[in-house]
Amino acid sequence: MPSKTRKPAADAPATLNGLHHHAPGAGRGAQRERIGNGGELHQEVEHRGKRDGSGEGDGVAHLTDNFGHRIADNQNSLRAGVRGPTLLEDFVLREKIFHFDHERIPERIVHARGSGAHGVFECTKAIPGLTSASIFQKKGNTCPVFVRFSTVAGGAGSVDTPRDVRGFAVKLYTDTGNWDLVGNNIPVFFIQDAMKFPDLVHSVKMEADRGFPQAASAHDTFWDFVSLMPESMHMIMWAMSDRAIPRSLRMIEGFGVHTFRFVNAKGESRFVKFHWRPLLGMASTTWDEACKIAGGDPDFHRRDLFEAIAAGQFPQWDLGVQVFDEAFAAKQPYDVLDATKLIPEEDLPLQIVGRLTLNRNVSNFFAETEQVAFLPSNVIPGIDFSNDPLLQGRLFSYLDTQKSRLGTTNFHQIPINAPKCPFHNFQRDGLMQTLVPTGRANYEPNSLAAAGEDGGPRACPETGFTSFRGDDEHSSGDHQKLRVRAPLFADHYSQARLFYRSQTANEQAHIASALVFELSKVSLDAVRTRVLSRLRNIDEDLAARVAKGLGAALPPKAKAAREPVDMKPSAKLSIQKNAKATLQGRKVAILFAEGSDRKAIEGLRQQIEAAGGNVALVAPKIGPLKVKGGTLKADGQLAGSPSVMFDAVASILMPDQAKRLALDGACVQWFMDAYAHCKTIAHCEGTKLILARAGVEPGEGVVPIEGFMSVGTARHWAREPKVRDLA
Ligand code: HDE
Repeated sequence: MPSKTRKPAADAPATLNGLHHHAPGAGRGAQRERIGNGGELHQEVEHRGKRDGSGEGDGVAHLTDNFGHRIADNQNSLRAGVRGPTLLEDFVLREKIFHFDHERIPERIVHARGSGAHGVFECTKAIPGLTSASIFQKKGNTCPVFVRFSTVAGGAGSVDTPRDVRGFAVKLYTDTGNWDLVGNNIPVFFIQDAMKFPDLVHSVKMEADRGFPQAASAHDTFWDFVSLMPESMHMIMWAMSDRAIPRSLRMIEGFGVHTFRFVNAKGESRFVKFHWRPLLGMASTTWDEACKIAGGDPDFHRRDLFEAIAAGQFPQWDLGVQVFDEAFAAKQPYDVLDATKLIPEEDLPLQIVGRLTLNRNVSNFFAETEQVAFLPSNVIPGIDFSNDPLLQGRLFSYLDTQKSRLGTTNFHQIPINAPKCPFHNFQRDGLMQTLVPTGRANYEPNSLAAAGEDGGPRACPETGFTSFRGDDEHSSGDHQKLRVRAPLFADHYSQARLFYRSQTANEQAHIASALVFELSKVSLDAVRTRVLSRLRNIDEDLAARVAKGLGAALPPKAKAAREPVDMKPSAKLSIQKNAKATLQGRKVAILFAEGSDRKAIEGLRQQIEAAGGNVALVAPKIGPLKVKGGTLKADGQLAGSPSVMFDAVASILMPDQAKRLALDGACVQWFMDAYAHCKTIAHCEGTKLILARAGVEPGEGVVPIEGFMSVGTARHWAREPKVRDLA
């Protein structure tokens, strides 16, 4: 059998940040590289017909699998003999079929059929008085855009010319982030509230039981629904008009539909409606034409757009805005937050503020048009939402839908979706993570920069997106949109103090010890000091104890955002003050050995079990061991059953066994630990020898075996100062 050789290409194309992608269908030897890490500018670099310099291939890139292994034969699968079975080891075949099997992703639930193109947006009139959006600050400002036109009801493979609304979704890659204006070619909508959207879409899509009609509203369920939803009648007028059978995507208007907000640098806001006006003017077909086009060229609109752009006949639209204030809104006989209403231009003329030009076809339909993810929630500083309940619902839906369509929360890393301005945050990991953020700053606040590390990005109160608070009667007082916390939330210490002061003395000691242990592991001195300075607001004594435990100087008290108050200690907050004297659910180990008194062991076991406790017999050997009165098998071997596994220990041993066990480190440790952990130790006379070696002093909780039941499994905290420094 021929052996496969996997020679690495000595002159493999350069990769940046380890990211290298062979763009399918991008032409001879096309390779695409993405530059970008943790928010740097994402760029795409195309290398067409790049020679690999090996002398092979005549300028054509070598065919490889997805891991770079060159493929010798792309025609035949690997088989055992000329007519033999195909071999499972054929990784070339397996990968090819595997990838092919998974080429499709879920189509959009609405707007599945779409055509996209790249272009540019240019501000033609600066409107800084209206909005602080950077793109509108200066005439001549430009940004790249991607536009996707779509029908609504049909599937991804449906025809271009049904009677339907056309989606007009624009993604503007501005220098302050992506702004997605996800509109339609009709200025109003069927419904007023997002709550009805699934019903609307269900009704217009193929009927659920029969799977037809495709891409058509002319059927029972749609008309049943709209006949019951009078709010849809305005939109029905538009949908039955020639607007719904356009001649070309280049000849449709676009509308943001909802009322949005402009917010200027002073924080003043006005309402705004967005309009796209085609420079070619509007044109429609007749219904008969539309039907015939569907047969003659199902891709009529997609082809028309593609060919026009390829021929340099770049379609263009002006961006117009209708800007108005609350007073204007209040005077209208309709609600401007109702998406089934428009504002007649005779009442409020458009101001033209920009121009959109589509000048580049997509290079790959799937990578761009299919994977583009529009989010109405993508707004930039200077543009904000209104309370339109339809818009509010969309703000959730589009983000959510991308997870289902693109499969990962990292869909923003797909080149068509990534912003073209830098982006930095503390989001990490997730399916299909392609960025490789460095450093350990994946949370904020952090003080890592002070320690010379990369502390990551920080919020920018001056230039960051700030939601408009609201200034109408619905958004005053408690209804204002704010990112604040109520004043009493600023008390961070009173209840920390309450908790600490409600503990018993040794519980407090445990807290102090825990803090000493944890902070001793912290290598950043400033962090340790900061914690100490905060502890002083909780309890000075605690802070001093911890500082002493660390051998550190007590720093000045941190300034409290709100001075703590003394609350009355609460006994309920202590474990020890609420401990139950019970054997229920507790586990007691009885240590025995050969020769031990079986009756005594069984007697103790019965008493413990009768009280709801569990018993484990532990012995140096598992047995069955010969004991006085028969044989006994241990549940656990001594070295493998350390006393930490039990709530209390007891031992019933013959003196000569005890003598031997006193020399056994595991046995001595068994008692030493039980003692150090303040557990009950019930012992027979013989065991005393071992106890002495383990440093177990007679006293609270160290009782003769007969006294076990009166002590039970309580912890004997009074013993603690003898086994641990609690200062
Ligand atoms: Fe959409 N809409 N929509 N819609 N819509 C989607 O998002 C939704 C609405 C529009 O080319 C989906 O990414 C809800 C109005 C366009 O990729 C989904 C509501 C307007 C596109 C979704 C609406 C639109 C979509 C499906 C009512 C005009 C295609 C895939 C609250 C202003 C974008 C996706 C593209 C796509 C939800 C109403 C326009 C499911 C819940 C009104 C142009 O998220």
